[in-house]
Amino acid sequence: MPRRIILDCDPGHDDAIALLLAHGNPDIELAAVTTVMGNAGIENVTRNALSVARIAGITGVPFARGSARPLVRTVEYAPDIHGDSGLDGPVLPEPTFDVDPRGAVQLIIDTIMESEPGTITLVPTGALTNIALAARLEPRIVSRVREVVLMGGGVHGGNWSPTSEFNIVIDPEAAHIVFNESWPVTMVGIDVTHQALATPEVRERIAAVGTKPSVFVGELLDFFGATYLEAQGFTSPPVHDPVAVAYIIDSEVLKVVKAPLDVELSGSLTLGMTVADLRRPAPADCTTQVALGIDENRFWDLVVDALERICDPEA
Ligand code: PIR
Ligand code: CA
Repeated sequence: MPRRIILDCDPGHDDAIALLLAHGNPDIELAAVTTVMGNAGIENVTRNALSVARIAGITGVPFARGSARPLVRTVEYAPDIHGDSGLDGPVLPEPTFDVDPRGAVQLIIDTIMESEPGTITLVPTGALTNIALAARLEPRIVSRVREVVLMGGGVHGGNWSPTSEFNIVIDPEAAHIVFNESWPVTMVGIDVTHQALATPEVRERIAAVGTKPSVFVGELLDFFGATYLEAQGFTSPPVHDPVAVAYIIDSEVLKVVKAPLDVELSGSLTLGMTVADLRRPAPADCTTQVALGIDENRFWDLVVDALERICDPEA
């Protein structure tokens, strides 16, 4: 039985690759794709998601537009890394279908409530705004979700501030809600995603696939590599979001440790910091875990394998 996931994303170069991995891997079934502001504004990231769906040949999966703003804070985007469109670089095709009229929060709720309890996995790869709103609007989803595997945070530092990672710090109140609900949460943070680097060897393997979707990934990585070098000094760009998807496919990709996790909401220097208590073994009722190690070869094998399976949808 493939694992059914809702990918809640802000495409975003690495979000786009996460979508391709989820679509191409036979052990994952996309139940829904929802968008949230983050890397760019909600209209841009939603259009980007629909364009990627066309490139990948994703049909029959509902896509829905989500929150345009964080719960409390002023909206922030990441044009230095993702460009003004959120997905600068490749030429994006016109979408071939439109969003679900219910919107992201209702689609998340409906998908979970209409599925067998314990079958839907939430995979947020952007701010946690939609997920927090869904949990507040329909609290029964919390016990029905199998688990939440999110890309965000970091135990040993940040990328948007010295202590805090972008997806968490742009909507820390939403993250606080998600981390403190009783569903199982796995935090796939920059501790591990900063090791998922698209090195020249990885780029060669992707290019060797030779399909249009793989060429598209190459163009994404050209742009992402250039901005990551310029903005953060990485010689190969870290490809964050597909790591969360890969962990669902193969838990051996990550080394995870059970630990109490929470999000700082009041620190003047540390807003949005994800704090893990690693002092001692976690108590038995702990529902949170954090990824602290990655087998990056195993991760890239899954990405390349998914691209090999997608082929050329419109060929
Ligand atoms: C990546 C992101 C935002 C800002 C920077 N500097 C780099 C996006 C990615 O899409 C990923 O989900 C997460 N946020 C990494 O911080
Ligand atoms: Ca993202």
